[in-house]
Amino acid sequence: MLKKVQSVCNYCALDCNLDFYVDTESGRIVKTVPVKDYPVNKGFCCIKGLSLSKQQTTVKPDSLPKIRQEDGSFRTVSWEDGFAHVAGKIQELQTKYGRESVAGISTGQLTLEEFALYGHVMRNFLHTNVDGNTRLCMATAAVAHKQSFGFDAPGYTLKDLELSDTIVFIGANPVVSHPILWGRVRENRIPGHKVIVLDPRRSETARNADYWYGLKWRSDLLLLYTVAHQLMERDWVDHAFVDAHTEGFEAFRDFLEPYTLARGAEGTGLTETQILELTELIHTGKKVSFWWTMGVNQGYEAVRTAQAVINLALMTGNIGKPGTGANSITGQCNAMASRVFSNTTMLLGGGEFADPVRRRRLSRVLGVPEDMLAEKPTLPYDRIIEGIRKGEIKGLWILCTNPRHSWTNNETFAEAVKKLELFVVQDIYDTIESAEDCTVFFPVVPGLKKEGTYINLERRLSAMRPVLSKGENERSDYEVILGVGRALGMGDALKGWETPRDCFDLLRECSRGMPEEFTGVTWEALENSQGRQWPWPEGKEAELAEPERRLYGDGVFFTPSGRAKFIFEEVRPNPMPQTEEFPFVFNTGRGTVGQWHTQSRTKEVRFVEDVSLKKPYLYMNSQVAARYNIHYMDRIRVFSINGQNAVFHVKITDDVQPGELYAPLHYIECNRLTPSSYDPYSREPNYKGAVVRFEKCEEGEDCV
Ligand SMILES: Nc1nc2c(c(=O)[nH]1)N[C@H]1C(S)=C(S)[C@@H](COP(=O)(O)OP(=O)(O)OC[C@H]3O[C@@H](n4cnc5c(=O)[nH]c(N)nc54)[C@H](O)[C@@H]3O)O[C@H]1N2
Ligand SMILES: Nc1nc2c(c(=O)[nH]1)N[C@H]1C(S)=C(S)[C@@H](COP(=O)(O)OP(=O)(O)OC[C@H]3O[C@@H](n4cnc5c(=O)[nH]c(N)nc54)[C@H](O)[C@@H]3O)O[C@H]1N2
Ligand code: SF4
Ligand SMILES: [Mo]
Repeated sequence: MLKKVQSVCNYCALDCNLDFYVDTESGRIVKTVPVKDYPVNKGFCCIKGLSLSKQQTTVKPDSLPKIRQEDGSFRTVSWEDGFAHVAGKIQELQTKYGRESVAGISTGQLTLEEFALYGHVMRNFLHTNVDGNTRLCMATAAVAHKQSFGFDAPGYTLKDLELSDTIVFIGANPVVSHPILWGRVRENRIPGHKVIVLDPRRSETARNADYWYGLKWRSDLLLLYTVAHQLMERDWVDHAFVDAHTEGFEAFRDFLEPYTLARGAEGTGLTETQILELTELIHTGKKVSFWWTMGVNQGYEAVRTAQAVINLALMTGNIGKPGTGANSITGQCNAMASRVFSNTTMLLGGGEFADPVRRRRLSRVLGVPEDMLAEKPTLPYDRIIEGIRKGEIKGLWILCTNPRHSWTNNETFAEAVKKLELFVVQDIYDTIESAEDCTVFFPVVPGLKKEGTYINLERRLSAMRPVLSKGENERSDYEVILGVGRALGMGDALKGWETPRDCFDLLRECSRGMPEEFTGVTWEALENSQGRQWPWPEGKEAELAEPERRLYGDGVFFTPSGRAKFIFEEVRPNPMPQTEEFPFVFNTGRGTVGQWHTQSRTKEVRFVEDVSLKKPYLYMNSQVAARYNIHYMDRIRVFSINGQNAVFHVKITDDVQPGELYAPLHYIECNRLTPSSYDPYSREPNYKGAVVRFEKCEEGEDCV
C-alpha cells in the first residue's frame, strides 16, 4: 500500500512542500511529488528536494552515541550513558571554569522546536553562549532589519516577484541558489518588466537578466549611495511616503551630498551612464522590488549596505505595496525560525534580554523563574572560536552544522577545537569533517523521520511530518537535546517541553503580542496545509485567508515611532584591498544547484555526485589564463592574505572579471583561504573579499 505524507524540503529557505509516497510494506519512499497547490513551489521543486529520499541511504552512522577513549578510539554507548556523560562533563567544566566555559553552535536547518529547546537548555538553564551558522549567513540582514524596521521582519511575499515591474537582485544568484524563487520571477506576466542584477560576476542570474551591472567587489555601498544621491537631485522621491512613514530623511539627504556621480563611477568601475541608467530604471518602475542575499550580507560594511538597499526602497515608496520591497532572501530552510526562536540574540520569540515586561511574560509562559532566563545576548560565533583558542571555552556542542569546512579561515577552527575537553558533534553523518576531533558523536535521524515546524523566507510556517519511521535506537535532535536536558537535572524546567508538539504550543504563547505572533496556528491546521505566514494571531483567521500576505501595507513599522529609519554611514576603505602582492579578489559562493554547502548531504545524491567535480576548482578570466599560460583544468596554488594556500583546478570563463577568481564553497579548501574579517555590527564573515595570488603548478609536479 502507498501512504502519502506531505512534508517540507529542509535545504533552502523556500521550504517547498512535497508529497512523499511511501510503500508501507518496504518502508521506502517510492515517489516524491512537489505539492501542486502549495503557494511557494506550486508543483515544482529543484533536484535537492527531489532527492531527499537519498538521505542516509549510502552512509549511515551507527544509531548509538560514541565517546572517545583515552587511546583515541571510540566506544559505543547507550543513549542514556551518552546523555549522562555529556551532562556530567558540562557540569564538571562549569564548576571548574565557570558557566561560560561551555558553548554551543546551532544552525538554521533544524526545526523551530529543536532551536527553542536547545536555546532553553543551553541559554536559559546553563547560561552558556550559543550562536548559530545563521551568523555566517543572515546576521547582517537581521541586524539591518532590527535597526531600520524595529524587528527582524522581512515584509514581502513571494508573489511580489510576479507583481513587480522592476526586479533588482543585489549580490544574489537565485538561478543557482533559490531556483524556485527564480521560477516565480519567470511567472511574472507584466509586459516589459525588467530584471536587473548587481554582481561583479556575470552569474547565472546575471546571464538571464535584462541588465547586468558588473560593479567592483564590495563597492555596493558606494553605488547605492550614488544612486540615492541621483534620485535626490532629480527629486525622484516619494515625499508623501517619506513624510508619513520614515525618519531621518533630511539627514540622509545632507549625508548624500559628497556621493557624486563621478565618485560613484570611479569607485564602482561602472560608467556614469550606467549609474544614471540604473537610477532611471528605479525611478520609472511603478513597482520596484530589491532582493539581496550573500553578496551583500558577507562583507565588511554589510549591514550598512543592506540598509542602503532599504533606504532606496523607502525614499521611492517601494515598500509594503504589491511588487515592491527591500527584500532579504534567506539562505537556510529554517533560518527564519532560528533568528526569532533560538534564544541567542533575542529572548525566545523576540524582545531584548533586559526587557522586564518580556521577561515576566516568558517566565510565566515557560513556568520557570525569571532569573533562569538568559540575561544577555550570546557571544558571536567568532568570539566563541576565539574563546576556545584562548582556552577560556573548554566545552563545545555543535549541531546540524559543519564548521570545520564552512567557518571562515577554517584552519583556525581545526586548531581551536583540539584544545577542547568536551566536543560534542550531533549530525546525521559521522563522516563530516567537523567530527574528526570530536570527543562525543551523537547520531541523529534526518528530517524525513522528524516532526516539527519550518518558517520560510516570506515568514511562512509549514509542517515537517515523519515520512519514514525511526528504527531501533534512532533518535531525533529533539529527543537528544531533551535527553541531555533531563540528565542535567532540569526537572520541572522541562515541563511542557515533552514533545515537539508541546513545544510548538509553548512557542505560540511566547509569540503572543510579538510581530511574529502565530497564536492562531495550530499543529493540526498546519498539516497538509498551504502554510501560514506570520503574523497569524488567533481570532483573525477570516482576515488572514489570503494565501500570500505581506507586511508594512499600512506603512507602520516596528520601531517605537512606527516609522522606518534611514540609517547610513560613510563608506569605509576596504580593509583588504588588492595589492601588488595579492592582486586578485577571491570571490566565493554557491557552485551548482545540486550541491549543498559542505556536501555532507548532497554527496549521497548520485545525479549530483556523478556530474560534480571531486576536486576543488575555481573560475578564472580567460585573459588572465592566457597571460599565465593556464589551460582548462590546470592546477594552480592559491596563496591568501590569511597566510594559507591551497590547490585548485582552473575553469576558464569570461563571466568573472580579470581581477577576480570565483571558488565554490562546497570544497573545504575554499575556506582555508578566507580571512578572519567581519562586519562590525553583525559579526558576519567577509567571505567574498579575500585577496590572493597564485602560481601555476607545473605538469607532473606533486601539487596537492
Ligand atoms: N544549490 C545551493 N543552493 C543554496 C545553497 C547551497 O549551498 N547550494 N545555500 C543556501 C544558503 S544557506 C544561502 S545563504 C543562499 C545564498 O544565496 P546567494 O547569495 O545567491 O549565493 P552566493 O553564491 O553565496 O552569492 C551570490 C552572489 O554574490 C556575488 N557577490 C560576491 N561579491 C559581491 C559584491 O561585492 N557585490 C555584489 N553585488 N555581489 C557580490 C557572487 O558573485 C554571487 O554570484 O543559497 C541557498 N541556496
Ligand atoms: N567561503 C564561503 N563560506 C561560506 C559561505 C560562502 O558564501 N562562502 N556561506 C556561508 C553560509 S551562507 C552558510 S549558511 C554556511 C553553511 O555551513 P554549514 O552549516 O556548516 O553547512 P552544511 O553543509 O549545511 O552543514 C549542515 C550539517 O548538518 C547536517 N544535518 C542535516 N540534517 C540534519 C539534522 O536533521 N540534524 C542534525 N543534527 N544534522 C543534520 C548535515 O549532515 C551537515 O553536516 O556556510 C557559510 N560558509
Ligand atoms: S528550491 Fe529549496 S526548498 Fe525547494 S526543493 Fe530546492 S532546495 Fe528544496
Ligand atoms: Mo546561508
